Amino acid sequence: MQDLFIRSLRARAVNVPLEFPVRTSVGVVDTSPLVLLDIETNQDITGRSYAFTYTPLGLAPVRALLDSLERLLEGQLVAPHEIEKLLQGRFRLLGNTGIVKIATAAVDMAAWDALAQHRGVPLAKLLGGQVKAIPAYDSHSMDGPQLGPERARRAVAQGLKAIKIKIGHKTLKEDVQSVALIRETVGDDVHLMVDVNQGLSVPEAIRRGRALEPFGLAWIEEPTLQEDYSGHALIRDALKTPVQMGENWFSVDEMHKAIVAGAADFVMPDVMKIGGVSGWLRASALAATYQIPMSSHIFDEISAHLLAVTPTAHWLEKMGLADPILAKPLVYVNGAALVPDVPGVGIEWNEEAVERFAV
Ligand code: SMN
Ligand code: MG
Repeated sequence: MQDLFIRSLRARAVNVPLEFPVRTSVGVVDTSPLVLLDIETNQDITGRSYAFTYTPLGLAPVRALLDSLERLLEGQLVAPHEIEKLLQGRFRLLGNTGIVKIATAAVDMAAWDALAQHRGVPLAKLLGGQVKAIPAYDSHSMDGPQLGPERARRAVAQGLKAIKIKIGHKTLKEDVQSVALIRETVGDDVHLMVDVNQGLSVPEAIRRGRALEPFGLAWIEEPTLQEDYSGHALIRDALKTPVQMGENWFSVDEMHKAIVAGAADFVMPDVMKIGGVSGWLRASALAATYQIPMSSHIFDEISAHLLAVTPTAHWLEKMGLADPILAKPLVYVNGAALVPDVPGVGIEWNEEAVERFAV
C-alpha cells in the first residue's frame, strides 16, 4: 500500500444559520461559525474536518492560521502523531492553546479521517473499535416556557432518552421553574441534564443545585467558571447531583489537573479543544485510569467514532451544529447515534450549502 502524503490544505469559512440559537447564561450563539478543512493528498483521498469558532470573530484568524500551515505540511506523511509533534514543536513558544489549538486540532482530525479512508475502514475500526450505536442526548438551550417543552416533546418523539437544557437564569426561581417544566413534560424516565455554562458563583451554584435535587438531574454542567477547579470541587462536595465539565479544557494536562482537584464526577472533553483525535485518545485513557464516565461535546460525527473506542464512554451530545453543510448528517435511531460504516469519519460537504453560507 503506497504511503499517503499531504499535497495541500483548503480552509473555508462558513456562518451557518441555526434552527435554534444556543442560548446560554453567558451569551447567545445565534449562528454556527465553522472553518471547513480539506487536506488533499497524493492519492484520491481528501481528509475532512471542521473547527467550530463559537463567534464569527473567530473565523478569519482560524482560517488564516490554517492557510499559513500549508507550506509547513506540504509533503508530510499522513501520520497524525508525527504531524502533532511537528505542530506542537512549531507553536511551543506561541502556545498550543486557543486559536492555535483549534487550528492544529482541525489538522489532526482531518489527517485521521484521511488515514482511515486510506485504510478503507471507519475511524472507529482503525482505532480498534466497532461501528455501533452510541447513546445520545438532545442538547437544548434556555428555550423558555413555550419552545422548551416543544423541543423536549419533539426529542422524545424522535426516540431520545436524554435531554440537556441550559440554566443560569437571573433567579433561582426561574431555574427551578424551567427544570420543573421540562421534567413534567418528559416524565421521570428521560435522563435530564442541565448546563450552567459557567454562569454562577460557587455559593449560588450550591444554592441552586440543592434546589434542583428533587428533579433527579443526571448532571449539572460547568456550574461555575470552568478554570475554577477547586470551586467545582466545593460544588461537587455540596451536591448529590453529579458535576460535569470539560468542554473548555485546551489540553489533557488541564483535564488531569481538574481530575486531581476533584472538580467533577463526569468529564466531557471537546474533541477540537482537547487536541483532535490524538488528544481525545489520551484523554480517554486518562478517564479510564480514573474510571470517570466520559461524554462528548458537540462535533457529533467524529465523536461517535471516538466514543466507540472510549473505555468509559458515557453520552454523545446531539447538537448538529454542522448539519446544514453536511451531505450526510449523523444518523440517530432510538436515541442513539449510529457510527457510519464508511471509510474515514464520513464527513462530506454539501457544497451548495457551503457556497450559500460562505463568509
Ligand atoms: C455549548 C455548545 C455549543 C455552543 C455553546 C455552548 C454548551 C454545550 O456548552 O455543552 O452544548
Ligand atoms: Mg456545555
